[in-house]
Amino acid sequence: NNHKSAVIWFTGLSGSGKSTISVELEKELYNQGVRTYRLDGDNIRHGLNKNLGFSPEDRKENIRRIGEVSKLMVEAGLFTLSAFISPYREDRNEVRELMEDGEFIEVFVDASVATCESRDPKGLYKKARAGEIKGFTGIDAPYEAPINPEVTVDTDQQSLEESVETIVKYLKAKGYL
Ligand code: GGZ
Repeated sequence: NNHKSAVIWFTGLSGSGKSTISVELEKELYNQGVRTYRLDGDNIRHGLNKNLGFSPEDRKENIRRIGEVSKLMVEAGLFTLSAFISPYREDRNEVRELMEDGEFIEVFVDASVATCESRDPKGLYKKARAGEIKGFTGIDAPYEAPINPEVTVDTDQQSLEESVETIVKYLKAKGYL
């Protein structure tokens, strides 16, 4: 396999499906012999970024550090899958600018607040509605959707398999796979 490495940058609301899709996509890439590394809240917010919360400033710093780590991973030749809300367009664009051309693939995981709230796997929307969590994305903190993402998957409409397939097709069409 002589694929070029890149970061697949998933952005979307809590509960939109970023992590789930990145896990499934990673399996698909593994089957194709692609070496990957997945970054998400579990391995970043509990370690490297455990001193950061959810204020606008902390989210900005969260994304900046993850961007730098993603760059290192890509330099190491890994296909990197980063799954964070990354609510601010400017912060995502700064990561894009860190990377070489073609190394940043923004995947907008689009789902309405209503859909994410109905899924509410961790009960966080319920807490946010009750005022127990302040500044929750989509409730009382902003989410800025990408304007020109490389890929959009609509998880209101598409199944998990369809979303993964949409991304794989993009990667093949652009010669990454
Ligand atoms: C949004 C929050 C918040 C607030 C805790 N707003 O469903 P989850 O639990 O696993 O995904 C959310 C995760 C978001 O962390 P990120 O590092 O992706 O956010 S950002 O890119 O904005 O820095 C959610 C949980 O952390 N969580 N408080 N106030 N999500």
